[in-house]
Amino acid sequence: MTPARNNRQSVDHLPIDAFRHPAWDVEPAPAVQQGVLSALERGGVIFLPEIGFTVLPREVDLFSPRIVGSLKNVSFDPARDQLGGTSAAGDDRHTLAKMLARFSEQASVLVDRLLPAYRGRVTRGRTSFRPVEIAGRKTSWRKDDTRLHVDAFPATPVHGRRILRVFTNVNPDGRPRTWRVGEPFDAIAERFGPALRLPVPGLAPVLQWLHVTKSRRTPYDAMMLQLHDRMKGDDAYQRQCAQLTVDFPARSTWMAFTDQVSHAAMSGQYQLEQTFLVPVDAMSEADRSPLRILGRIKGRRLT
Ligand SMILES: O=C(O)CCC(=O)C(=O)O
Ligand SMILES: [Fe+2]
Repeated sequence: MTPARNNRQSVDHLPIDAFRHPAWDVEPAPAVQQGVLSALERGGVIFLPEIGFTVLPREVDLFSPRIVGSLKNVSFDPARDQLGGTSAAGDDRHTLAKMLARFSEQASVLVDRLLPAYRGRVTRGRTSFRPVEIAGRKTSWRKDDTRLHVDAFPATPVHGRRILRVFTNVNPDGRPRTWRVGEPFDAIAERFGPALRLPVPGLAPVLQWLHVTKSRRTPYDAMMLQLHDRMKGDDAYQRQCAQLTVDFPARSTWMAFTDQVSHAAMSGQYQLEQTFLVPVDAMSEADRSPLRILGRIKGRRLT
């Protein structure tokens, strides 16, 4: 049932929690909801082997890396019904937008049913479609998601909110998406935390004024960006830290707080993803949030 296989060193926690959840819109028993909530907040990946996304024939016809040109993702803003990052035009563009809108809606329903504790507190962010094979893709080390990292957004500060992501493998040839999952956030923070610097006061308004960021970059956002870069930039850490390799089969779904779970996508092609933002005070164990953990290390408020 669990797709994890041991890789190099073993990890002392089991970061993949499988749930036999049958459908996007089913409300599970309260005990299951509690299990999902606590696994997620403790840094687990919730694996839903029975949740697939139905791709329509005219949508599969558009499955090709060509639709993104030199980019890696098609992106969709569900709030504005706006598609970006693709050269597709006319009917094809409309078909793609409809597919992403449908996925975005189903992912939102899933989060609502699995995590009633967050009801009314979740902000739906962007949706993406990822048609490019990961293995062998050429990128700068900073954008290279085959290196273990936690997520942080350079242009879109989260102001301490959690990044919750739902992923569905829609590979039409039945190929898995292979990830590495690294050590718990506590261990990451212990290793890299002392080297993280508070940003220079006065820099954040300048970055906003220059439109480098869409809103004010908080000290928390600045530290998470440094953490993302330090993890990706450390070759020895990439090789030696405790980690698991996980195959997520085609037609399966998984979700995680990707600002907390160290992850790397190693291979696979065709995936849908929906991002949500969750305020720390909606969590049942807020002390486990990166905001609180980094705040404790620095001995100050970071937002
Ligand atoms: O595309 C993937 O499978 C995951 C890439 C990644 O690091 C992310 O979406 O945060
Ligand atoms: Fe990531």
